Amino acid sequence: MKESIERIFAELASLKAATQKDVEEARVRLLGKKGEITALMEQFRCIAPELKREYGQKLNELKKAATAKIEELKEAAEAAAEASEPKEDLSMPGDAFPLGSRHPVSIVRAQIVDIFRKFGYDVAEGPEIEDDYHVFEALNFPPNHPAREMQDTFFVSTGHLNPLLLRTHTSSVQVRTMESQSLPIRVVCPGRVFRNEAISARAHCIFHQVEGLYIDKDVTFADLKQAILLFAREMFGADTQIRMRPSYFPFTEPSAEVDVSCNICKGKGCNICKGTGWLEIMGCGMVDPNVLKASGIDPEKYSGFAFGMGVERIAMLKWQVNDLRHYFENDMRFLQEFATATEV
Ligand code: 2U9
Repeated sequence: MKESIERIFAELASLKAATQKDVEEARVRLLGKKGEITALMEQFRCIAPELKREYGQKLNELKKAATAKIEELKEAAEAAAEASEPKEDLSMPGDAFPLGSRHPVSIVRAQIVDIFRKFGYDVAEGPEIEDDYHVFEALNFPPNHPAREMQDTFFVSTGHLNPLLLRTHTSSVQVRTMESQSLPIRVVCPGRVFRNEAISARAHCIFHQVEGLYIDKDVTFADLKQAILLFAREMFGADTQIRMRPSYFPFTEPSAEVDVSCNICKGKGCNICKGTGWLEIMGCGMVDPNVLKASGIDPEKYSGFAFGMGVERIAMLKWQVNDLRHYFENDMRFLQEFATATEV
């Protein structure tokens, strides 16, 4: 046993292992279950009691030395393996972040607002949760108007004089502008609106509007018509024609619906304009004197016009999208079609 211990000590002093595999082989050969040192430990059990102390000490030293040597060789082999691994090429370009793109409704809303900004309009926004006064009362809605019913409007609180509700149009923002700003007023109000409607290809319970209001001395229907014509030509092309059809809204009198000439068939009639040559884009009218009065403006001194349009509708006409629901489903295949749309 003595010779074996000394031989292994000598072997340890000169033990070399270049790779991690060599180190593992040396470990198994010396310290593994059937290793040389393990075998000496087994033999130790059978030696004479008077030799146990001397050999026990020597064997323990041998095992400690072997374990330390293996550990030292292992670290050296790991460092060598790491050093020989191919280095990262720091000049390689990084991973590209997948960039999102603007939603078609955002693109069209920005375009509408930018056109009116160019005409000198300010931009105003207001709360989506509104009160009955700013959505209906101040806008000349009679008490029994259907829009004030639960079937048409989402109510947040009821049971009192001025219930809270989700605004059904952004006209409430114009009312707040009239209350807080001095005249003249020239403002466009983009925003999200809510109506209690069944969802279909042509209607949704949430959509976006841009409404406008201009109040000053001597504002006439001719001014309204010119503003709408200039807007339509900026939006749909310089050769666009408009026509107005009489309509009714509680907040304007007289009121009109506005059509633009179909830019697909140039007015000849196609399936987009259903053979009429015209596409409806918005409603408008002269602000009803009751609406001016409700916000403290004297209708004898001032007059104004207002208009309102659905952003999704304008976007549908621009891009010939035939189902409103595409705008709300966030299907990447649909959205990616607009990824490069810088111009509508
Ligand atoms: C004030 C006074 C008058 C805003 C107007 C319309 C006509 C209109 C619809 C178009 C399609 C809503 O999105 S839509 O369903 N809007 O037809 N809106 S005049 O009139 C106002 C607003 C505020 C103080």
